[in-house]
This record gives sequence, structure tokens and C-alpha cells, in this order.
Amino acid sequence: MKSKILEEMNKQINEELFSGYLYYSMSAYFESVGLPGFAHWMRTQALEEQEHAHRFYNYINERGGDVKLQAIEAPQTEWSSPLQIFEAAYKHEQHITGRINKLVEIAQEEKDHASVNFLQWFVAEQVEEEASADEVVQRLKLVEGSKGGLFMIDREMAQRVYALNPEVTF
Ligand code: OFO
Repeated sequence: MKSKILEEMNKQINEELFSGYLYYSMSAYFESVGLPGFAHWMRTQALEEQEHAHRFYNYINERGGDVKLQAIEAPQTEWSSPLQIFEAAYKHEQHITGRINKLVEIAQEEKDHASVNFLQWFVAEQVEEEASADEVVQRLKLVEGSKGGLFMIDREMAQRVYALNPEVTF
């Protein structure tokens, strides 16, 4: 692998692990305000982010590059409402989409077709990541001010199931 794409993929491992750390922090906040379903949803999301980081880890190793882990930034720990949290999660996913697009552009510039191909999974995944955060934003807006509505969504959020994608080997 050329050094620029290798450096940016190593940075992406950090970005994905930070995403997981942020969602884990959001989960802790939901626990602290008595919304266990939202907390569970966020912990599931944190596990998915670990899987995303691991996809890059595996890919770099397969290509003969060296994985170099960097310090993970401390995440925010306080928010003012569930809506504010999901708006922040949506904004964060837009940032990650920007990162993935940048990686694709670098791989294209370097004519690294294998990396362009590898990154397509993430291009599609980011559409889902943004959509799922935005869907919760819209639902929370609909029930704003209604505790009953919030608890109803909390119960639904508790149903999320994490299934490790079989194509990712740990
Ligand atoms: Fe890894 O997709 Fe969210 O951040």
C-alpha cells in the first residue's frame, strides 16, 4: 500500500474506535437518566463501530501494511436531551461519511483499485448509518414534550440486536 492511503486508513481505525467510544459514552448517559432501551441501542452501535475499525485492521494487514494505533480522544459525557444526543450522533455520522469519501478519493488518486473496492462496503454502510440516526431524530421530534412517547420509543430501542457480520473475522 502507498503511504498516504495507509496513513489515512490507520487514522480511520482511530475514527471508528472514537465513534464507538462516543456511543458508549452516550449509552452511559442514557443509563444515568433512566432510559435503558436507548442505552442498549447505543451500546449495540458502539459494538458495530468496533467491527468497522476491525475491518480496516484486517484489510491493512492483508495488504501487508502496518497497523499503528493512536490515542483515542475523550468523548463528550453530558447532553441536555435524547434529541440533542441523536442530533449529535447524526452529525457525527455525516463527519464519518466525509472521511470515507476522502479515503475513496485518495485510493482513486493512487489508482489503488483494491482499496476503492474495499471502501465500497463503507460507502453503502454510511447511507444506513446516517439514515438510522436521522430516523431516531425525527421520531424524537414527533414526541417532544411527551414522556409517554419517549418511554414508548425507549422500549422499542431495547429490541435492537447485534449480530456480528460473518464476513468479519476477529
Ligand atoms: Fe463506522 O459508522 Fe458509524 O461512525
